[in-house]
Amino acid sequence: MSPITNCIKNKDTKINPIWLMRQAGRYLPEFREIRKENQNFIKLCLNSDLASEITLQPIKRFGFDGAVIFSDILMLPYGIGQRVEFEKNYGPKLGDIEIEKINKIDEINFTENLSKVYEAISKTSKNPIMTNRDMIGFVGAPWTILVYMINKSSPKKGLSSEFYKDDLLINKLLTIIDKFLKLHIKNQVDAGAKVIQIFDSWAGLLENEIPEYIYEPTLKIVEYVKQLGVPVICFPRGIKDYKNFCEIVKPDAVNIDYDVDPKKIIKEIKIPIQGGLDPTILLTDQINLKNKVEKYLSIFKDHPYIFNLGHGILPETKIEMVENLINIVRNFK
Ligand code: 1CP
Repeated sequence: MSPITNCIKNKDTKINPIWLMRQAGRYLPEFREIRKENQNFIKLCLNSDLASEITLQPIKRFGFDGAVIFSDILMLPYGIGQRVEFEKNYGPKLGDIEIEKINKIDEINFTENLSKVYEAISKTSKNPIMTNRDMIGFVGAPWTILVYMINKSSPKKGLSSEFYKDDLLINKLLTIIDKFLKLHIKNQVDAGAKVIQIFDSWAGLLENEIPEYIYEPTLKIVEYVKQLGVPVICFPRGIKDYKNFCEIVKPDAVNIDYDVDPKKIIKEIKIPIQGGLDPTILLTDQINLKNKVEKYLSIFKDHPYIFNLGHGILPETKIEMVENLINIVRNFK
């Protein structure tokens, strides 16, 4: 069994597998090279040869234990017919919601629209370098997808009260999102994904509505992934109460963000834990990195722990620092 699934399923504490969120991306010169020639991000995600090549770039360079498919959480709105574009120095830009158009999309249309993503997963999993490594598929959590669909751009500056004005639309969209997230997960698993991670990048925007928008819809997705027999990792970034989240949603593993105190969480959460390190630590120096990484490794010494970050790796991260990180994790005793 590959190290990541072994850690999650067998609760093995002897080795700490390692992969990084956003490991296939902009901090890699070989990615920037391909990106320069491919200005349209969605098209790049739908080019199965290039998407597979990008997915494998960090595996070839660093030997991570898992490969996360080069795609995006916003391929879901794209797959159901909402316009999605990525603008340089701005981020994602989505089109208006045309509910009649979305209503016409069925399972077959959706799977066809994203067939190249599944083809990329299948090609990648068949590469010999993937022996004893996990192919990680992913989706955005229902809440985070809803946020992008309605807000139509990054909610970095928060959500206005406008966001909640159309209850009926929100409920309709949550039903649609639930249906297609499940299909998207099933298609990824059929294509070869061995682990599914659910990114709730904007969970931290909520306080009172957490049961309604996070616990309930995420629980449905988690239960579905479990039925498929694949381990599921949740990342409810920025949520205040990870303990409550885990008790209600019951993922197989949880990724913590960098605001979570590892010493406190280890007493509260029994399931395997992933991540935590602040990605800005990778922008400092070797000694600081070693201190901070070893802090996580010692605290989680007797707990099943997958090394990862508390959010995606930053584009300005130096290659040498990632090499250092891998060495520190692999040589820790
Ligand atoms: O070159 C570029 O400009 C594109 C940058 C980029 C990349 C490399 C985007 C645009 N998406 C991706 C790939 C991606 N996105 C992956 C696969 C690669 C990997 O992980 O190694 C994954 C897992 C994601 C997931 C994703 N996309 C999330 C969840 C994780 C997180 O960082 O919180 C989110 C929120 C997105 C939306 C998105 N896509 C891209 C950007 C710049 C953003 C964030 C915009 C915002 O701040 O709202």
